[in-house]
Amino acid sequence: VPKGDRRLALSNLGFAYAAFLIGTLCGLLQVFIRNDALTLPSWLDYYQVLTAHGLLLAIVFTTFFIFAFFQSGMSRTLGAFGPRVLLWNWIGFWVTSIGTLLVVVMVISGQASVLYTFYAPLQAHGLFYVGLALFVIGTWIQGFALVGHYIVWRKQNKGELSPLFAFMTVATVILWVIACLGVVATVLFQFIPWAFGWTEGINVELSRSLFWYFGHPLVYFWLLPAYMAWYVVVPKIIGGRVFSDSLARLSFVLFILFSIPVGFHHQLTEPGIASFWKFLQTVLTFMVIIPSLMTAFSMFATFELRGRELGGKGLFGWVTKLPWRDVRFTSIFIAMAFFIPGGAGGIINASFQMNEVIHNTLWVVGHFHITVGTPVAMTFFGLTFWLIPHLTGRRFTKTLQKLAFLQIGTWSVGMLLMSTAQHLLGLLGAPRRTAYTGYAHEDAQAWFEGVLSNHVTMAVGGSILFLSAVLLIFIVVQLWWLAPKADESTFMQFPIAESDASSTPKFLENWKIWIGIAFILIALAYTIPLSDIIQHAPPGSGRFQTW
Ligand code: HAS
Repeated sequence: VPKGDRRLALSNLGFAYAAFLIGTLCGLLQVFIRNDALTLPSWLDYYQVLTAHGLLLAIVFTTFFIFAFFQSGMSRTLGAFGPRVLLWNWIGFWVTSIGTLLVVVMVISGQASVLYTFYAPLQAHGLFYVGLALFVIGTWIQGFALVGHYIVWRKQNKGELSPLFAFMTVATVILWVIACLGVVATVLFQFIPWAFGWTEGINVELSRSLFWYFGHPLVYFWLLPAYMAWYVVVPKIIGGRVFSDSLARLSFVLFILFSIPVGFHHQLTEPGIASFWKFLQTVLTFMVIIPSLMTAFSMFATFELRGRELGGKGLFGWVTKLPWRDVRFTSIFIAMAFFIPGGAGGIINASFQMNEVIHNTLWVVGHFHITVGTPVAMTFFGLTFWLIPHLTGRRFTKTLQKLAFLQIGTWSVGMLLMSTAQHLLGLLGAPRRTAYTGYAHEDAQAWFEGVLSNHVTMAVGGSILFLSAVLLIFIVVQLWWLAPKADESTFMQFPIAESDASSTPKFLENWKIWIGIAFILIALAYTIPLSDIIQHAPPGSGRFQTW
């Protein structure tokens, strides 16, 4: 990756890891508050810490990391950025950063304790929403700059399919832009006028529906870059190749189609939406599971083929042949393994009736810690171990590799303890998002006295996680500034696996078809219920003030 492009990617990474450190510290505070072992000082509020934790990790860390990965990978696969692409990427980076800082200042000053889902009726200071709008606009600018780079490449290589990495980046940017339309609509037309006092009230159900129109595909905006690493980077690290180029592309196309018209599965308990529309969106949710099952199949095939190539015999002999001592691989493999229960939990959540049992309980918190918190986050750690040395030209020394194993080991143990406790506590009825978990009544406390179904287990897991996070920051600092400089033999390459696109159908890269079908599905799933919500809005929700 050329120097100018490296600086850009490193700036995004720097922001990501600064957010990671503060965000994980807020997580540590969280588990101790839930355990009644910590009382916050009067100037700090539980919901404020929870908002900071969610925003900094789920939104800021992920987004900045994702753009660093996209920028370095696009520069590596399509060639160095031209001056215009580079300039727009920088402009986007600064707009995203200014938006983020504004949001963080509002949260720290206690004027935006509205959680990372921030839908009404909770209300923050108007500047919080202005910050959010800038954040989204900044990511769009960076996204469009990358698409611009891709368009230039396609013009120069007429009739050819683009490299898999670029294809997947563009698919993810398309998904992100369409998904953001919901959040942009609610922030610009509902929250900003309401928070600055220009309108009397707000249509709460509309704000929640527009949020979840965005909120579910948001999780695939986190997941798809991890899948990119699984499809494109991991096969190279283990010395194999992409199992099927067309399967990989098709799975990303299916995400564009099915990840958006499903937001109601977060609102199954809400009375303002007719059951039919909830049912329809639940069915579509089951469609969006298919590309993940395809990915699982593809990964197993990649591993088995490579293991057998290396001489693995019998039903499972190939497993032992995989490069377990390479932390770049092992970290991502463990990340994948966590996604098996993570995905199964998602299927439970999406099953209309079972959602009644888990909704608004700690189960949901357990679910997202073994989806975004491990499969996604630990894949990003696995990428960090070679991406930073690649960008800074330093060595990932043997000692640092050992520390990296310790880091992913502690993250796995901490997450296993914490998320298992959260799932079980949730099933026993422990609510999520509440500062009042002490349950002064003895009978209530007795529910939570199992070995794993215990708030203490959760706190132990959370503490191990925080230590692991500090260790990761230590490794990042070493790889950035302190490790010895690499020479040619130790220089970390950007691993991109070979992918045979010779029999991949060309229509898979015809974005107009997929964007068109995506909008048809969105229109089917959302037009009638949203117009119902608008027509039946309670009086006073969103009319403009008459001065
Ligand atoms: Fe979810 C709530 C349904 C996936 C994140 N989800 C959340 C929230 C978050 C979140 C943050 O239907 C909370 C939102 C809030 O604050 O209120 N989720 C699903 C479904 C899936 C799913 C159906 N979620 C994710 C992913 C996330 C994420 C991915 C982040 C990245 N989720 C829900 C529902 C709710 C919900 C409801 C609302 C609950 C409520 O009532 O509030 C699916 O996409 C899952 C499909 C995945 C699979 C797994 C495939 C497995 C693979 C691994 C292969 C492993 C290998 C390694 C090869 C079917 C690809 C082998 C290793 C060995 C050891 C054998």
